[in-house]
Amino acid sequence: MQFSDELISKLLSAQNILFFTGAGISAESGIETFRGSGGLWKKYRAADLATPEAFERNPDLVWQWYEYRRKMVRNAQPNAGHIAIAEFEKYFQSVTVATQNVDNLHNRAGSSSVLELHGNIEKNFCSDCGKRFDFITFKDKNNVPVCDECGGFIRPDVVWFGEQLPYEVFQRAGIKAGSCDICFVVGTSALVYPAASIPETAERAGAFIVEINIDKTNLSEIADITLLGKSGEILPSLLTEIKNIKGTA
Ligand code: BJW
Ligand code: ZN
Repeated sequence: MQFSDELISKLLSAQNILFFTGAGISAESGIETFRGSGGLWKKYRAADLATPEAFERNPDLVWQWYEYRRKMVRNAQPNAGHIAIAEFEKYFQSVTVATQNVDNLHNRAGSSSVLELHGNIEKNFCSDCGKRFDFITFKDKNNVPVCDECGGFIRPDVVWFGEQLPYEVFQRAGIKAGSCDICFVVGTSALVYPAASIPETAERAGAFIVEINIDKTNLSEIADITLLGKSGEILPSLLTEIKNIKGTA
């Protein structure tokens, strides 16, 4: 793949890189995206599964859905896109990943600075007292797990519609957006706020915005460059270009 001279020269001078990622980066690992044909929100209603009200109404159904998604995530492997992002760390002073994904794949690929804006599907907490229950498997699928401290229902540590993003994580992503030289926006429809404001912050602060997506999105208008194609192909090819310019680290 050929990259523009402008992008190459930005990559040469850049020190601080921010990746803002969404479900599309994990599509090539076999994880379903949310919107678009075949997306999760085409088959299931978000209001029945991804709101605090849905959990209150029918915690059992919400648990079944998250157990199904956990299985999908555990059977998946990070793809060439996740791995290329982790390798960027060898070539730049600071590389941060602000992800909307809950699938843990950036961590598993080896990225060392991952800000999980919408939580992590492998983690849970008590909906009453907040006690954490991370990385556990629930064997009894017909019962919603309860807290051993207070008896409250345990819920997945993900951000549902109408809920606030983890304050400190969102703050740190905003700071990185305000100080990055290049912001790569990868595999997201950039429709869900406040997360989608992160690349907007980067743009306002003068960062060079590079979008990588199989389709154009709302964000394409403010992007300096949109690279159309699969992130699992474009990112490794960009990394090869960086290795050629900067030498093997
Ligand atoms: C590829 C590819 C390949 C495919 N290579 N690319 C302003 C206006 C209207 C509404 C709102 C507003 N501000 C806030 C809201 C409400 C709402 C919202 O944004 N709604 C919009 C949908 C309209 N936001 C919220 O409710 C948020 N909270 C909030 O605002 O709180 C405020 C508050 C204040 C005071 C008190 C209390 C609250 C929270 C949003 C939480 C979103 N949660 C979910 C579920 C997480 C848990 C779970 O996984 O189960 O997060 S929804 C879902 O969408 C998930 C995702 O992280 C998120 C973003 O989706 P993403 O990643 O962009 O995926 P897709 O599928 O949309 O796009 C995939 C892209 O990949 C596509 O572009 C493809 O082309 C591309 N692609 N294959 C490259 N191989
Ligand atoms: Zn509790």
